[in-house]
Amino acid sequence: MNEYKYIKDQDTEVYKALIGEEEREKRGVELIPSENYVSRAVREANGSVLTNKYAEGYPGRRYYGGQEFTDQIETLAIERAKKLFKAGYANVQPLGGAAANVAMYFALMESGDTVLGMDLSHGGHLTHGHPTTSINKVFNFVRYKMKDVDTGEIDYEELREVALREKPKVILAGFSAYSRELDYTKFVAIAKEVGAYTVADMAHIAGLIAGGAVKNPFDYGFDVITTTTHKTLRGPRGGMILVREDADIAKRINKTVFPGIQGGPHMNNIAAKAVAFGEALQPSFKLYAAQILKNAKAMEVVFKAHNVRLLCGGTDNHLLLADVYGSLGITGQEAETVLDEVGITLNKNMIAGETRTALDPSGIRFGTPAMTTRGMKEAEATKLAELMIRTLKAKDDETEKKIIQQEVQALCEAFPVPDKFN
Ligand code: DSN
Repeated sequence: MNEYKYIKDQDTEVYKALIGEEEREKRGVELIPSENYVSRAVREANGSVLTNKYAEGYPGRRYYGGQEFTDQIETLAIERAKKLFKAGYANVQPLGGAAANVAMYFALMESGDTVLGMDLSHGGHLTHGHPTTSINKVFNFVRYKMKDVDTGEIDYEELREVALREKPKVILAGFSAYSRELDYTKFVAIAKEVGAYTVADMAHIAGLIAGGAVKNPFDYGFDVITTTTHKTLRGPRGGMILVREDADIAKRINKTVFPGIQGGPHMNNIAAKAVAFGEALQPSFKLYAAQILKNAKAMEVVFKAHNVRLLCGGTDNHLLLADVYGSLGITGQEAETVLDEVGITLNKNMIAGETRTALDPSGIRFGTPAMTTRGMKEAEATKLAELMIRTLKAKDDETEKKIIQQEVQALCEAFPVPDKFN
């Protein structure tokens, strides 16, 4: 069956671009650590008739009629999310990770209040209060950093000192470019001392938490978790907010998501979240999460063997950050481009202590969620890392790049993108 039958008949331009993207995703190896391949079931739900429906409000309390099926679907998504993350409450309506963070800030704080979060250059995220973001006009953001960029150890003493001085209302753990586990117990202890809420933005590692491969911040007493539902969690593009046990916080979160900052929830997207959460509750998802870590470790071994400096000294999760400029004399942008040429997609990334620019930094960031979805294991991760190093050393060698491209191609043919996982 041609899944784009009607688009093909009706809109050639969009059809061609869609087919182009589908082919691109199949024929290259995806190493952007925030991307993944969702199941066909998730895509069916996302492309379903639910895109037609308005459903402002929450199950049982909506502002429009005709909600018998939307209520069933949102309730399924909520209950599955709660089970996956051991949460007391879940709001599955945020349209993305940024929307989830904005809602969380407004639910937990008054304007002018302070958030203590990880510095962007040390792995934090734009939505943790970067000066270019709008929330920076509403709340006051202060930072903590790593103590040692070559081990990834967070400077918990500095974190405590800043917390005692600045009296944040929210202490935020979480990152988009950091490869170590956090010491959640220390965050909770410092937050208790200053009377702050603890929030973990686990967008990158949600699937790893759900699959039991890394620690769950709720087990250490965190109040709130915000996340995306794509990335390692392998659901549709979207967001979610989880509350460990406080009913009052949950109520404030719900009111802030709707009507606070959003209108009608995207029910097609919520159905796709429910399907993805159902997949993540299967025993096989635990194996998937564990394999993501094993594959990342296998890549770490190769990069270290070639003396390429890894930020944080390696990885405990799904991603790695390599200082390719310092180690191989190739910039992050050059690395991204040349790897793209051989069929390996990743992203350039600033590194802690960056001496270059955001658009052409020293580092690259890559990870294993998507290649692991294709069924690749340590042997393929090792092979890919070796191909990456060869490519980075062969920037201007067209013959070598051609050979590497063929090897990448062979890997992609041996490990097709699957339609289903369980
Ligand atoms: N863009 C996502 C990432 O790549 O980490 C975070 O928003």
